[in-house]
Amino acid sequence: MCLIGDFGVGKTSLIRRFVDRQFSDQYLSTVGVKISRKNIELVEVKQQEKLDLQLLIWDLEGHTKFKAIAPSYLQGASGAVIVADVSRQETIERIPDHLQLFASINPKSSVILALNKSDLIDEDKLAKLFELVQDLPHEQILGIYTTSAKTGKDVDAIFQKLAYKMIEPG
Ligand SMILES: Nc1nc2c(ncn2[C@@H]2O[C@H](COP(=O)(O)OP(=O)(O)O)[C@@H](O)[C@H]2O)c(=O)[nH]1
Ligand SMILES: [Mg+2]
Repeated sequence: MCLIGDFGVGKTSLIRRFVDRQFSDQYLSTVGVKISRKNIELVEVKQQEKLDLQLLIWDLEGHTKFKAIAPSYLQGASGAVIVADVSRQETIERIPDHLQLFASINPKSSVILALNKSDLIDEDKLAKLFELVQDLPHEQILGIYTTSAKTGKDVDAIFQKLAYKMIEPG
């Protein structure tokens, strides 16, 4: 799976929270592409079976011109988390562009939308932004979450939701 989104929205921080259980206010720029590995256990609901899964999570440097690197970075991804920063509306307005690009390369893969930095704005404002993206017409969108890499809110949920979808038969 890979994380997509504008510069500074919190892609690296979400991965860090999920993989290392950590958060830092200090800015850590990703150089090139970083691939993190995380083993998770999924419970097969119907058969009560446990499945061990190794996730490979791709993080792309924000400064790189997205369009130039996109095809090779995105190709073969089983899923993507598209991240936006709720304190910067323009990053939310860019979601459709990211979505379209990912869909054009991986038409059968699923996408999760993460409205990140939800700790920075109040509930009312968050609800309004949520409604805005809910209207995005797209069959590939598996779910929309308001996340915070800082508090950890719904961070595990986005990766798990995507992982369950990836192992779904068919
Ligand atoms: N308050 C808050 N700050 C965040 C959150 N996620 C990331 N940040 C901060 O936003 C900045 C950019 O984060 P980073 O993960 O490097 O963004 P990236 O460019 O998308 O990888 C850093 O200073 C982070 O500490 C969050 O959920 N809440
Ligand atoms: Mg980064």
